[in-house]
Formats: sequence, structure tokens, C-alpha cells
Amino acid sequence: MNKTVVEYMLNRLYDLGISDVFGVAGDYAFPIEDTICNSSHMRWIGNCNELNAAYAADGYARIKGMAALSTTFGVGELSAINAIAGSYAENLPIFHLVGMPASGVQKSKRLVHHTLGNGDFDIFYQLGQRLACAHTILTPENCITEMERLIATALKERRPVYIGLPSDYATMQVIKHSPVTTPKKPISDQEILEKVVSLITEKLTHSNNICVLPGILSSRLGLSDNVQSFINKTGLPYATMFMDKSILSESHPQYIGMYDGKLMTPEVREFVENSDYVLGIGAMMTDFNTGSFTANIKSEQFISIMPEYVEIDSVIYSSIYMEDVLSALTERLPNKIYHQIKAKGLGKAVLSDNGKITAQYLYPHLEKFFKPNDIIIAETGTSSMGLGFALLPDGAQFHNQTLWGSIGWATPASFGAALAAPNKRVILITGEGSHQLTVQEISQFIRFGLKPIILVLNNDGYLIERLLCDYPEAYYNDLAQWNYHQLPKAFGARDWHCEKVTTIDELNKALEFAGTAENASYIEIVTERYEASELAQKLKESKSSLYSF
Ligand code: TPP
Repeated sequence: MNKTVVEYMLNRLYDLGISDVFGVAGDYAFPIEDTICNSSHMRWIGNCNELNAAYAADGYARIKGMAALSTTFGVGELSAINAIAGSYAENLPIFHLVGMPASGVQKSKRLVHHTLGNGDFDIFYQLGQRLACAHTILTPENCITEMERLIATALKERRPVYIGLPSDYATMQVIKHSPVTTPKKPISDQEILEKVVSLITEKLTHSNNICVLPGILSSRLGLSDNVQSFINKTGLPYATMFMDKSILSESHPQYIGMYDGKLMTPEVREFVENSDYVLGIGAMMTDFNTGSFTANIKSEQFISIMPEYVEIDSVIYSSIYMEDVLSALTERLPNKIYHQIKAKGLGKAVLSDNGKITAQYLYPHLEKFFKPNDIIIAETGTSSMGLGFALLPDGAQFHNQTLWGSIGWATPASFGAALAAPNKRVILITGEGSHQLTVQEISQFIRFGLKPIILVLNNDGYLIERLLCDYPEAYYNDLAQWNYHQLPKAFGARDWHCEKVTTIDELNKALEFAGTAENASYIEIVTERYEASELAQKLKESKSSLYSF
């Protein structure tokens, strides 16, 4: 049977494994919403606002590899734009479907709602284009070829794409042309590949001091298993940086710990920086990955395998792809026993004299609370910095928006992740300041019957900002005080376990209960105002290298 443009578009997304579409309904997007709701296999996930919807899509894509978001013209799409930029920065393919006014209305430049009143119907599309790796406005004529082009680009670049859909075109039948050619997966240039693999093999074979830094881009490309096979086959030790945390198991015997330049784990730093070669595999040397640029890996030490090129001795070899480089190296490099150190966790949770919850107690205690296969979503702020150095059990995932760092991300992202993995335990840890931005989204966990464990760290303000600014007590770091633990009830929770804890004793009991409960838990953890993890304190000391160049 012939399909309408919107049916065709959604079917192609479903073929890719996308069965849930996040968004907020709007009249120009009715054809998209109606088609999803009338479908037997797709689900409309209505969010509280478009920013939350796009963050939720981001969280979903971190688990399932990609996601879809639907917003209405102008007002909806603009609200989503910060989150879309985050997905762009952090390499997550989001199919952003934008319901537009009918083509005739656009041509007539009529004064319709959600426009600027100046007849300009292009402006939002133009804004969207800058934050998409590919973009299109679908028509019955171009629908089939454009969908293939956009899908291929989104999956290659691992970044959002923008699909505009005028409401009249949406319900028209797709016009079929000659058979569609699906863009082919790019193939590496064999000569360059051979040269690069020989160069790397030559260097690595003659050394016993090598460290691999598996990076987030390998995982985003779906190559974590390939990296794991490479590690297993060669016997090479590996460390990870903050953004790359947990992309490979942290309980593997070749894992040596987290590397963060001069800021943390000196034994890992010494190991990495004293290696003859450091082999990055999709690792990005960002500020928070390199301990505020205190990492000291010389260019002659560093071999960087990136998605579409390899850098050796500061020379870039392009037209070769990570998958091919990895598979050739896995085959070519010998299996050896390398110099190695053992990864350490946070150690013992230290009790405080007055029974209050301290960072020295909280983070090591949470480390022990984690179970294999947990999905941990940690917000920007002192809480993620505290957990970043926890040694995670096998299969546990740690997600953080390390590069984009938009506070408020974690609450909806954890909803998206929970929806994508309903059989896994999802643990959200967020500061109360960040939580305030997108807190309504906890109502979605309730609506969809999901059972997260939500930990809200209440330290009376924006602690990380207090640590980084020149005037810690400036009142721009203060917050309205909410009764956080009462929020789930207001958002419709009936059987959630909600509690506010201020002492170690209360914290222990609440976590013990959360760990065994059948229902969701929401624990507000109150600490002193300046109770910060070690990394957060070190960042303060490294302010000069973080902010100047
Ligand atoms: N607005 C956005 C959207 N993103 C940001 N990163 C900021 C502002 C700046 N910012 C970064 S961290 C932070 C702010 C305001 C405070 C986070 O406070 P909280 O969530 O309470 O965590 P804490 O550091 O106190 O543990």
C-alpha cells in the first residue's frame, strides 16, 4: 500500500529501531502525532516541555544509539534547541521532526501564529540547520531519497538531523521514483590504512609501556565491542577520561583507572604520562577530560584513532575509518603481558564526627551501592565529580554531559534512559540547583510506571559555582529553597519512597531501602554548603588553567 509522507518517515525510523517519539504536541505537528498515536508499534512520549523532551531523547539515544523528537514550528523547536546542541556536541543522533505550517501558508506569508509577524517562515529552519549534520524539508517527491540521505548522515556523523514537515505535504502520498539507492558505508583507503597500521604496529611492538585511552566516540559509533576485542586480544592496559567513563568495563583486569591530568589519581597519571605510547581511540582532549588541560601527553607519545582519521606524530592520515583501523590492529598486534597497575576505587566511606553527610562518606558509600548493569546518570556539578572516580561494577554505565554541560539535562535524560532500558536500574544523581531547571520531568517516570532511584544533592546553592567564582557567597549562587522530597507526590507519585536525609544513619537506611524496594525512590540528601568532592575542590585550584590560555 502506498504511504503518506509522514507514514513513510516514521516507518523508516521504526526500521532503525526507534519506537518512541518524544515531544510536545502542537497544531502544525498534528499529522506526526496522529500517525504515531494511530500506529500499533510506535509510542508518543509527551513531555512537560520541549527542552525536557529533547534531553529525554538524548538520554534515550545514549542507551539505544539514536532517538526521535517531534516539536511544533517556532515555539516548540526553539525550546528544544539547547538540548539539540548538546546532542550535537556529544555525538548523539536525534531525528528532530518539526511540524510546519502548510506549504501554501508559507508561500503566502500570511500572518499566522508561531511566526514573527514578518512573513519569514525560513528563520527557524535556518537556525536549526546550524545544529544539525543534515537537514531537509520533506515533500512527496523528495521524501524517499531525502530520508535515506538523512539517515545515512545521522548514523555516520552521530549528530542530530532536522526534518521539517509542512502539514499539507505530511498527509500526501509519497511519489515513488526509480529504485532508491541507500548511501554506502564509506570504505577506508587501503594504501593509507596499510601505512598507518604498519606505523602503529612498528611503534607498539617494540614497547612494553603503552596505555590505551578508549574514548566516547568509539562508543557512539557502536564500536565498544570492537575496542573491547582489541584490548582482550592485545593485552594492553587502559585508562579512561571523564567523558569516556565506563564505555569499557571498569572491572576488567586491564583497566587501570581514571586519568585526569594533574588533578586526580596520581598513580594513573604517572602510568599514562610515562608510557612510551598513549593510544587514544575516539578520545577528545577537552577541558574536563584533561584535568583542566593539565594532562601532559606529548605529541610524539600520542597516537589518536578518530572516527575518520588517525594522528601519529602530529601527522593526520585521513580517509581511514576507526572500525577498519581497529580490526587491522587487532589482527596485527601481538598478544603480550604489559606493565600494568590495578584500578582503585574511592576506598572506604569515612564516618564524620557529628554524623553529618560528608563527601568523604557519600561518594564511597554510593560506589558500594552500585550494582552490575546499573545505568547511572550524573548531572553537571559536584555530584558527578564525586562519582566520576568511583570504580563501577561490570556492565554499569555512567552518563554525564561532560562537554556540553547544560544543567537540567540529567533529570529528563534519565527518564529517556529508563524508557529505553525498562529492565535496568536507573540511578539519577543531581544537584538541587540543576534539578530545579527540569524537575517536572519526574512526573513522566510516574506516568510511564518507571522505577528510578533519584538522588538529589541539596547543598544549599550552586556549589560548583561557589568553588569556581571569585565571590563564593555572592547571592547569584543562592537558590529558592524547595521541599524536594515532597515533589514526587505533587507530580502524581503514589507509591514512591520519598525521603529527606541529613545524617549518615538516615542515608544508609534510605539507600538500603531503595536498593531492595519494588518501587521508585527519591532521596533528598542534605549536606553542608561547601561539602564537595575531591575533584570539585581540585578544579577550584586549577581555575587558572581552566579559564586562561
Ligand atoms: N545554565 C545552564 C543551562 N547550564 C550551566 N552549566 C549553567 C547555567 C552554569 N552552571 C554550571 S554548574 C551550575 C550552574 C548554574 C550549578 C549547579 O548546581 P547544583 O546542581 O546545585 O550542583 P552542585 O554543584 O551544587 O552540586
